[in-house]
Amino acid sequence: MKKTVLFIAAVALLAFTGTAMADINIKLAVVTKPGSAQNIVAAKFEELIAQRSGGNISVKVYHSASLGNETEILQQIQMNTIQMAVITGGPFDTFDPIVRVVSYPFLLKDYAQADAILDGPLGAEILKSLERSKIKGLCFSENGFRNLSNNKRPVNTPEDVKGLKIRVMSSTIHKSIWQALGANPTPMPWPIYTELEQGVIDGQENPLWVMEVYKFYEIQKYMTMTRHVYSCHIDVASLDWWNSLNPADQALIQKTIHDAAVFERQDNRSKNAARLAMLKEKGMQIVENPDIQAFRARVADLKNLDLYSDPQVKALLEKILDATR
Ligand code: EAX
Repeated sequence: MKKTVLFIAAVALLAFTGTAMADINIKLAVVTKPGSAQNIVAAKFEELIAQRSGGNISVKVYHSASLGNETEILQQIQMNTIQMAVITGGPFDTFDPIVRVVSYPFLLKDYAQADAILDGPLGAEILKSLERSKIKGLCFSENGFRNLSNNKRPVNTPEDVKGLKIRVMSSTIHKSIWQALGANPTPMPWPIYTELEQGVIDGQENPLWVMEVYKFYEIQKYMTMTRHVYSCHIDVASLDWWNSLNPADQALIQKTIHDAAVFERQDNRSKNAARLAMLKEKGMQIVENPDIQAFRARVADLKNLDLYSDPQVKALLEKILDATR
């Protein structure tokens, strides 16, 4: 009798811990709110990894900057107080200059090129490089092509940009682009709704989903489809944490975050036409065909800036420029 009771207690305990505790618990941070591109990657990963690991790997997503802005999240990734994150390309700038290559203006022209480069050996070189900063680069997902919005005037040519106070990410290349275009670029971490609303800044630049999810159509009258940068996310892990995992778990996590990224890229792309129609309906004045040649001419020499002077960074930029010409 005593034995049976003990046995039942043991089984009950096993069943309890089996459901209540996963073997691997991942804190995953994003700066944006539910429905955002970063969050779609995170939510898909959370769902797929639970299924594929039979519940052994569980993810808790911390969103809306609850663990800090993107720079602060990356610092916590380095320290392994956060295990995974989906972070916009821009803020990697201060961690590893190689990421500046992806933000080079008018570099990646369409989705096919973006996927070919970033999923291929050149993208792999960027991911590998991050290990020097204790960050394990897993794969790329997407924010999308960035467009300019502002509250002062319609922008057709770089002349119209002159003097506009434009918020940019914490990134030397993003700042340089807007300087070259004649704007007054102001680095600021996400989110920026209040600053736009109060007129601390005249405008910002982000993909179409941001205009929708963050309701920027309420506070920005003009948008121009500049598509000046293909904005990636890098899906990352803490390198110390990654090295503590066994190879089977690493492989499962690597495959699953990539599948989540591919899902998100398709999801994002499939929604852009409807987003554009919605923004027009909300009353935004949208310049769909600005003088792109004039914009390109203004930023044509940026590769000669000091921020690309590191030989490895320069070489990679040249290789991608060649591959995408
Ligand atoms: O995804 O800071 C930015 O402009 C990013 O694009 C933002 O996280 C929205």
